[in-house]
Amino acid sequence: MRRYIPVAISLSLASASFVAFSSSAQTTSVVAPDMPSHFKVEADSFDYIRRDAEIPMRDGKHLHTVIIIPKNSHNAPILLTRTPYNADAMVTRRSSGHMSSALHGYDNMTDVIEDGGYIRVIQDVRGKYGSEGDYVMNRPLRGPFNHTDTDHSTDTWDTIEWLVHNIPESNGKIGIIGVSYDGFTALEALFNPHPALKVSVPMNPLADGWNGDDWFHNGAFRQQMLPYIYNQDATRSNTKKWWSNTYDDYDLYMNGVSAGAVGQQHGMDQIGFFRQLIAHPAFDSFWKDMAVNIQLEKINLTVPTMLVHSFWDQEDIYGAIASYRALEKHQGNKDNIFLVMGPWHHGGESNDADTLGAIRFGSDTGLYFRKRILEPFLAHYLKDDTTQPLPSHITTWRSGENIWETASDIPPEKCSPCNKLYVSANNGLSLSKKSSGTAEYISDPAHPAPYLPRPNQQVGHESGDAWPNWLASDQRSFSGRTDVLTFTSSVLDKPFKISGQPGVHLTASTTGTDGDFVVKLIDVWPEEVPAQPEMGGYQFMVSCDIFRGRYRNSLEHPEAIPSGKMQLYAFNLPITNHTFLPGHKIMVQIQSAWFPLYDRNPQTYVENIFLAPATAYKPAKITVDLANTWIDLSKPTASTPLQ
Ligand code: PG9
Repeated sequence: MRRYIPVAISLSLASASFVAFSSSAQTTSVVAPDMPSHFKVEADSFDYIRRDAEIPMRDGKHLHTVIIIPKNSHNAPILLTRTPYNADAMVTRRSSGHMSSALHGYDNMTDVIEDGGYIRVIQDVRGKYGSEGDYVMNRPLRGPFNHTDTDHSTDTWDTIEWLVHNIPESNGKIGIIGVSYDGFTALEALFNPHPALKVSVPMNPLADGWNGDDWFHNGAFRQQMLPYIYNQDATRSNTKKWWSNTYDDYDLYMNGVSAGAVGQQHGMDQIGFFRQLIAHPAFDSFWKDMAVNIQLEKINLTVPTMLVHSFWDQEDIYGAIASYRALEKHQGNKDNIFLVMGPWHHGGESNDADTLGAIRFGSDTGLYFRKRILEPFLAHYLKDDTTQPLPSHITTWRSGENIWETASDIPPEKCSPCNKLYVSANNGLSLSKKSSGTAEYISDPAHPAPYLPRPNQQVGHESGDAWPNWLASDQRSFSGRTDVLTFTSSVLDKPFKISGQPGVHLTASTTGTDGDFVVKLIDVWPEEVPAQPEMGGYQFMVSCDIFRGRYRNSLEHPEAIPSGKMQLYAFNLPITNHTFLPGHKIMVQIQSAWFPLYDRNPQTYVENIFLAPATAYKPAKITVDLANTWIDLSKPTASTPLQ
């Protein structure tokens, strides 16, 4: 409320209204502003000091950086995060004089990071929020698609150079850590790293946006990422927000026809990254150059790196494993690579994680990761603290049995020899023998199978539990659909263990000239589960993915599918480490849509599916050749259960 200071007024009540009216022209009011030109926070009682820095980069641009230093610290290591998600907001989510409360909510790893005495540094990447320069989504490293002198690796180098000279409380050792996009920037720090960078912890990083992370999976476009692109790319500080006139995203994307059209209806042609998507639907040099894992194959890893992978990562299920495989190719890198695989959704490891949707683990797997794996790793390299042993190079959760294991490596991308899981006649599934015959369904783009029961919420962090947990959601309602083929084994009488990436070998024909194939490997729980009745008959996806048929012969050069001719669709599913327990069954489901997360395939070959006209969307009959369809499963590697 404003306060007026009257200069000279003495009025009788009777004349008040007249005088008040006429005095406005004659008296002068001074309006004192409430706000000081600079407000100083009384932070004497705080247990930390906040400094904001505009750190200069080699091209003269400044990156906004928030530095939170535990009070009275000296010789403290620094943990850096580089983010497009607003550094200021991350440290003010919860206003508090206690560092661990103030930072809680950003990464929720306060039990390790803030309580561990680290200096916390969070920086806005170039072009976002407080940082100068231009923003480019997943900015490529300098090269054919980035002709400037800067990229995330140089920005990290310049930041670290500044930090080591300007934070007297530090011991000069820096680690970089972050989830998802912030995991991508942690990966980019590995190229020509600054000598003070002692560790990197990319958690659920995006590495390859075309093959299996945020933008596409095997060429099928994840159109529910359009709002993310809109919000991040339309304005520097996300002030323009995506809008939708429907409650159910299923309706939004059906009404819009194609993903490209939905974007255009939202004015997204103005956004550079959207234009790049439309121009590069296939895995061409644009995506290859941007794929961090492909670039990582070239480096000699000098920085100890802990990659963190979530088995049920609904956003970036590809990046950590692809990066591990790329780094591992250099024998000399092995000592520096650590991989942790846990039973989490995207970023679940930084929270309480004793459940994933309906699935219970019997212990807090997030806490285990943070305290038993991450904490000793950081302490070893950043504090020279060797009181706790370094974690094993590979630590993995084994779902089903719900135990932690260590291993010396992960199974190769292609198994040899393999266990084979054959689909068979009468909806059966066999571990020993091939069947003959065919199975059919009609895939109708006018009624695409949803990935979650409708209504489908917009995806993102505000959309409740459905999105983060969807890969662990019950598949029962889909096994009843006529456009989903379901193959089920008999009840297992002994445990069946699998590890590695299941290799799909699907032979099918379509009456169309293009089509998508979704394959899901499912653990079917016993019909009754007394300890948790709602799990009776639950169909739990262990590994699953989608493949766009036009890329069956080449990911870069799509080809129409010859109508009515059997074709091989060979692709890998995401890595798993699972035991199907006695009393459970194994199930495989095959379908042709996961809508609206993935854009619809019109099933008529068109040059660019982003712009497919409504007339191209036609029903097709899909026929699966049972004799030539199976899933290759790696034999489990030798692993040691952890106590
Ligand atoms: N999955 C999000 C993302 C990462 C990288 C690029 C675009 C989006 C994220 O959670 O940051």
